[in-house]
Order: sequence, then structure tokens, then C-alpha cells
Amino acid sequence: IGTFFQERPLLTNSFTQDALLQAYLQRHLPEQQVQQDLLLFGERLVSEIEALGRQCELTPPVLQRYDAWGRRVDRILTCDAWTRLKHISAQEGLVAAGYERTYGEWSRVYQMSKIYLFAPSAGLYTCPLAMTDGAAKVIESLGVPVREEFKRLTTRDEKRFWTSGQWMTERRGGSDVSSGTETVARRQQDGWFKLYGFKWFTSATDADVTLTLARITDQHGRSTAGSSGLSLFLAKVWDSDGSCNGIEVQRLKDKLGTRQVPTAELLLDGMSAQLLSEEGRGVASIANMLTITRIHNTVCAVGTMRRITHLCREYARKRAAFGKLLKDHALHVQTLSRLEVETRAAFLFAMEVCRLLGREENRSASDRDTLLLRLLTPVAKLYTAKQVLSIWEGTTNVLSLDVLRSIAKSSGSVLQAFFTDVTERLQVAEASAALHPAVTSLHTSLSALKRFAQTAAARPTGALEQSA
Ligand code: MFK
Ligand code: FAD
Repeated sequence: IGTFFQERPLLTNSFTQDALLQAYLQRHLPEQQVQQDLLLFGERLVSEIEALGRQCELTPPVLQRYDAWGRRVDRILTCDAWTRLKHISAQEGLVAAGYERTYGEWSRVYQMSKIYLFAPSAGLYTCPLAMTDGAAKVIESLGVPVREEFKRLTTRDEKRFWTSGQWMTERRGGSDVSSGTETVARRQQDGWFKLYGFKWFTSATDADVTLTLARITDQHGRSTAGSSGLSLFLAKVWDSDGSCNGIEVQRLKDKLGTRQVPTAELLLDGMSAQLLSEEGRGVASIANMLTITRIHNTVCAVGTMRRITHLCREYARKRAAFGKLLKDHALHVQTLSRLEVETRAAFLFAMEVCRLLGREENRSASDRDTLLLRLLTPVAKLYTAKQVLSIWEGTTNVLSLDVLRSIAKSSGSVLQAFFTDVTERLQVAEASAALHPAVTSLHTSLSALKRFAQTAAARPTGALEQSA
């Protein structure tokens, strides 16, 4: 069988290996505390988290439908590593840091830097974290009196930390949630609701609570169709005795990827839930969750790109072909350089969106920042997402339409904000002779985009779709 064994690429501290992340933080968030925290987190990723993520892949969740006595229990059994990742997520403040706001408008950049480092090692625990963050954001932005839930979603105390699900998709409605949602909500005398319906894709179903959409029925059982009939609800997934809250877990999805994550089909058969939004404002209210999960999606995609480029570079120093190391083959170096440039651009794009989010939450955002955040969130998600990341949280085409929605809804103001922003950045870049060719080419692209925008701004989304 021969004596040669390839030396493997080594994973070392992802923070100290990442010159761009370090430089970015040095420039914008140079606090010693941040550097120290990320340094230690980078060590923990190698020494502990990486193995846990791997364990989650090797030990996928299972559904225990009945107990030994034939009673229906519907328990989702996850491995110890999955639970440990939940605890680590709380300890490291992977959601909390976004709400403690210790670093003012840079708090999201700080939090997302950790998510970015965590993602490629975390066995997709990033999925429940994204939804948990999104749920906290919705609760905070609606200002509803569910303080206990908010505190638990954003705590660093691992014993109190809760995660949230995001149950939107039904068999009819994945992208088209507004017309496809059939779940109904019947009002109870105490003001709570009971939900009846079928949710077709619910990831990280081991969550403690969930946000979901349903149509409130009148006394005759009738409800309003379309987006204006949908309201947003908050529900506990499990009762205090560990049994399901009016839910039957039909089955766990047998997936091609993301096998670590328990994703289920759920029959809601009288799930007790609390109304969170105004009646009929469900879609608009859950949009805040979509913004957060789409930003997480972006950051996780870029974190994975960085891990891949890092390992590729490391491998190229160890693997030989045709008499020399890969790093000495010009063509291979060109391939790696292209990956590196894409990764850097995607990183800066992702961090810019996080910066804008942080400014908005810190109430220091200008009007332009707010418009840019709305426009760039779907663009960043659709551009960076590959594999499953491009399906969930809005497919590439659906997000393209969301970009058009943002243009139409703001009567073109988001584009105006974008053009002003890019023009100002190009003016800065023009000062450097080395950047002249790139600046010229960007000016050409910008002119073409402006021409499109002139025809697009005043038209409704449907008409815009034709012109896209
Ligand atoms: C690794 C990390 C990743 C974590 C992954 C977690 C696991 C996966 C979880 C999921 O996949 S959860 C399911 C995600 N599903 C989607 O993303 C659904 C995709 N479909 C859309 O995004 C549609 O655009 C949407 C259902 C949101 C709306 O379609 P409609 O019904 O055609 O929308 P309409 O009528 O234009 O808008 C309704 C309201 O919502 C409007 O507000 P107003 O009533 O005030 O006018 C819109 O402005 C508002 N809205 C829609 N999208 C918005 C938004 N507001 C802000 N931002 C947006 N993006
Ligand atoms: P469809 O909406 O039927 O779309 C099919 C195709 O048509 C896509 O390519 C889409 O881009 C395209 N398309 C649709 N509409 C348009 C249009 N107007 N113009 C152009 N093209 C269009 N959902 C949840 O609610 N919670 C979860 O936790 C969750 N977890 C998931 C986990 C995994 C692993 C996966 C794969 C999905 C999960 N989903 C979840 C569901 C996911 O959000 C949906 O699959 C997604 O929103 C797409 O919906 P769909 O599958 O019904 O596809």
C-alpha cells in the first residue's frame, strides 16, 4: 500500500490567521477587550468547538415517536455535542453581544465577527442562533411585553438560554408565504390562541420557543386570504413536562445536507400561542427576523469561504504535484488568488451590512444608512449564499425580487442612497493612482445601473420584475 501519506492541512487559530479581520477590527474597533476575546475564541474553536461540530455531523438527530408503553411522545433527540454548542453559544454571547451593545454602533460587527469565526466549525449550530437572534429582534422592535422570552433569548447564562424556531414554510408556501399559509389561529377566552395547521420545514425544532404565522379566524371560522390575513405568533414548543405544546412531529426531514440540524414537519393541533404582531401585520412584522437571519446567512457563508481559502492555502504549502509544491504552480496560485479576492470582497460587504445594522440599532444611522441596509441585506445574502444557504431564508430569485420591492417601496430612494454612497467611495479611491483602472471600470458599471434605475424607480414591483 506504499509509504506516502499526505501531510494534512492544519487548522490553527482562525482569528490570528485572518489578517483582514484583524485589520478591519484594528481600524474600527481597536478595543483590547475585543482583540483578547476573539483571540481566546479562536483558540476555543480549535481546541473544543471544531470537534463538537464534527460530532454533530456524525450523530444526526433522531425522532423518538413513542415511549416504551406506546404513548406518543415526539421527542427530538440530539447528541451531547449539539447541547454543548448551545451552552457555548450562550457563554460566548453569540446572540447576547448583539443586544448588550457594549460597543455602541460597532456591537453587531463584534457579534458577527464571532459568528463568522464560529460558522465553519459549529456543525450548523449557527442555524438556531440566526433564528434566535431574529426572534429577539422582532420582540425588541415590536416592544411587546414578553420580557422573559427576550431575556432568555439574549442571555449569556447557559442554563437560562433559549433558542427560537422560525416556522414560516408550509406545503403550499415556501417563497409565497402570504398566499400559501393555511394555518389558522382560533382565539381563546383568555386572549391566547390555538393554532391548527401544518408546517412543512421547521429547522432546529428542538428550540424552546418559535415565531410562526397563522390566519386568525372569526366566530364562523372564516379568515382573510393573502398577506393582510396573516398575523405573527410566539409559542413555546414544549410544555413544562417536556411534552409537545399541541404539536405532532410528523417526521424529521431526510436531507441531503444539514443533517446535523433537526428539521421537522409539524402538525399543529391546538398549539397555544400568543399574538405578537398587530392582527394582519404578520409578514411585515416577521420581516425584521428575515433581515437578521439573512445577515447571519451572509456572515456564515463568508466565514466558510474564509475557512476554505485558509485551508487551501495551507494545503498548497504541503501538497506536491509535478515535482513542486502547489504553491509554486503559477496557475494554482492564480486560482487561489481569485478565491482570496472574492473572499475579501465578500467579507467587506458582509461587515458593511453588519455595520449598518449596528448603526440602526444604536440610533446613529443616517437616512442613507437605513436605506442602504434595506437594499444591501438581500443583495448580500443572495450573492454570498451557495448550496442550502441559497434556498432557506429566501431563494436567490425571491431575494432579487425583494431588492425590487425595496426600490419600489422607497420610490427609488434606496438606489439614490446607493449611488451617492458608491460615488463618494469612488472619489476617495480616485486619489490612488493604483486604483485608476478599477475606478474607471466601476464608473462604467455605475452608469449602466443608473440607466436601469431611471426606468425602474417609479414602477410597481410586478412591472419591475419584467425589466429585471
Ligand atoms: C446559517 C444561518 C442561516 C439560518 C437558517 C435558518 C433555517 C432556515 C429558516 C427558513 O428558511 S425560514 C423561512 C424563510 N422564508 C422566506 O424567506 C420566505 C421567502 N419569501 C419572501 O421573502 C417574500 O418576499 C415574503 C413572504 C417576505 C413577502 O412576500 P409578499 O407576500 O409578496 O410580500 P408583500 O405583500 O410585498 O409584503 C408584505 C409586507 O412585508 C410589506 O409591508 P407593508 O404591508 O407595510 O407594505 C412589505 O414591505 C414587507 N416586507 C416584505 N419583505 C420585506 C418587508 N419589509 C422589510 N424587509 C423585507 N425584506
Ligand atoms: P418554492 O417557493 O416553490 O420555489 C421553487 C423555485 O421557484 C425556487 O428556485 C425559487 O427561487 C423559484 N421561485 C419562486 N417564486 C419565484 C418568483 N416569484 N420568481 C422567480 N422565481 C421564483 N422554512 C421555515 O419556515 N423554517 C425553517 O426552519 C426552514 N428550514 C429549512 C431547512 C432546509 C434544509 C431547507 C432546504 C428549507 C428550510 N425551510 C424552512 C424552507 C425554505 O425557507 C424554503 O424551502 C424556501 O423558502 C423556498 O420555498 P419552497 O421550497 O417552497 O420553494
